[in-house]
Amino acid sequence: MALGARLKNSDFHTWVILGDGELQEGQVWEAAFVAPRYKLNNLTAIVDANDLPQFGWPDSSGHTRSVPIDDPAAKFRAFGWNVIEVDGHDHAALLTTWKQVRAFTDGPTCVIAKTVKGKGVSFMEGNYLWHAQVPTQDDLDKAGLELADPKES
Ligand SMILES: Cc1ncc(C[n+]2csc(CCOP(=O)(O)OP(=O)(O)O)c2C)c(N)n1
Ligand SMILES: [Mg+2]
Repeated sequence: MALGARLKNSDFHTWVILGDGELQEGQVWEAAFVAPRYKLNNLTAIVDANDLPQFGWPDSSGHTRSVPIDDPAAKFRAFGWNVIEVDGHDHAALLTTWKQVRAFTDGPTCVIAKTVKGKGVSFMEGNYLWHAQVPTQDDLDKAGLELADPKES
């Protein structure tokens, strides 16, 4: 998309949201390799870095829910990306980050947003099952209460 925009002289910006488990897919790294080569400053990747994969490669003990990728920031830097690391739950910090992204014109930027899966809902936090699990009405009611008043949780 970003390369196409460049070729067509179009000025839209391409934003890509990536799961950290998704970074185990090889095609991500083909794109990551080529974007700095073309200095695609119209491309921003945002990694939802929650240290949890939907499913993933087993570690040496056979556990498939281990951290999906070590130090994604270093890897994107090594591929030539501008990298910004930020607390993915801090709205003010994110707004500052988007400004930094637009101000950087030398190439693509990767934002590593550190997050907690299910943040703010006690029975969802850190539990990979909520990637795809359908909440019951009871779950929704409880989650809504906790999100409405975090002190109650
Ligand atoms: C081969 C393949 N490509 C793309 C998808 C779409 N997809 C579903 S989940 C996911 C990644 C989500 O990130 P991850 O960190 O694994 O899970 P999360 O932390 O969001 O639960 C992607 C790319 C898919 N299921 N399979
Ligand atoms: Mg994840």
